[in-house]
Amino acid sequence: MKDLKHISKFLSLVLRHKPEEIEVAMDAQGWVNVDELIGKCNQSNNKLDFEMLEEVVVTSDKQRFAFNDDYTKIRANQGHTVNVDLQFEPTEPIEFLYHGTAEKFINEIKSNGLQKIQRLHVHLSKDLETAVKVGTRRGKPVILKIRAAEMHLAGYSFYLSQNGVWLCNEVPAKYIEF
Ligand code: HQG
Repeated sequence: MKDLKHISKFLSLVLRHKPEEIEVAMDAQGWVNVDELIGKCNQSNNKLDFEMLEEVVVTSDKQRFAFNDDYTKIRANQGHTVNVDLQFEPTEPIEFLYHGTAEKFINEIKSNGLQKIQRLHVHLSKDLETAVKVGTRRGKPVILKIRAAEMHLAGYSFYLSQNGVWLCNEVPAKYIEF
């Protein structure tokens, strides 16, 4: 594979969305065997060795991937559409969290709140800057402020991924400041 960004995108595809792309086995917690991953990538003409894989994991701007303790397995820290259980512990959120979206979705979000769409969770960030980046991916960005502590008090669960992304199952519109 050409460069680290290209490898990172391919790993996101395989480890979050389509392990079947290279027919690699993924366990119920999202882990994939490192040797198998490297072998199957090479078989499918996506050149990869352990050093390249390690570099992607270490240098990933968002720390998207993690090895297990002995570096025999790897998984994505969040963002899956495949049905895995990363065994997140419910975590009390800070007062406000942010979600970056696009202007074209705002009316629907006003009616239905934030939904998971294809992913396993709604993704939120603790800082505005991250939300702006996320929203910019989909068009003219709009930043939504979520009253997370209030939601939590009302009984909604929040989770914090290993790479600092806040996750929840939905955000009803009444907790969103538009
Ligand atoms: C929107 C990236 C209409 C939602 C990012 C979003 C993130 C609704 C889109 C991570 C809606 C789903 C996730 C509703 C939500 N009606 N639209 N009721 N509820 N939406 O990609 O949060 O770089 O699944 O606002 O940085 O954009 O790949 O979610 O615009 O952390 O590592 O539907 O992906 O990380 O889009 O992004 P996504 P997201 P990576």
